[in-house]
Amino acid sequence: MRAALPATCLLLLASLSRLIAAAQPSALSAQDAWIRATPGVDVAAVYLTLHNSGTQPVVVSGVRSPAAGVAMIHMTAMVNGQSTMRAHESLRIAPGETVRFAPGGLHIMLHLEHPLTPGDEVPLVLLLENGSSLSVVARVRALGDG
Ligand SMILES: [Cu+2]
Repeated sequence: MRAALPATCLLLLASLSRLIAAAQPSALSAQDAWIRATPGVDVAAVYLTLHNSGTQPVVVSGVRSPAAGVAMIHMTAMVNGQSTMRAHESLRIAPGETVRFAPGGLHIMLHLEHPLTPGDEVPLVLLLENGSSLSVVARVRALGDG
């Protein structure tokens, strides 16, 4: 699992500029974006709720943030009684579907460029497979604050 992550990151980074160049409006919306940041740890998890109000599926193919050198969609799962994370290649959201990123499941993993402080607002861009993108601002919560 660990060995597979860097290759995924490179692919993701290589496709960013192409995807952003063709930005179009989208039926995807985001709500309740927040970040759980742990003091002294250089990764942080973003949680949010995505909703596809359109008539076509929407595929989230990547994430970027100026606060993070690398941002990627992860899935937490229990394997042999241990909590593990793996990269979630792309996320397909059906028409009318709501997808919740929440502790213990889907999250966006940020490899932070600098430490985050509770109350900080961190911009994120979700890159969609159809060439459009969705901008989201996530607020940093204090540990134990949810
Ligand atoms: Cu993760």
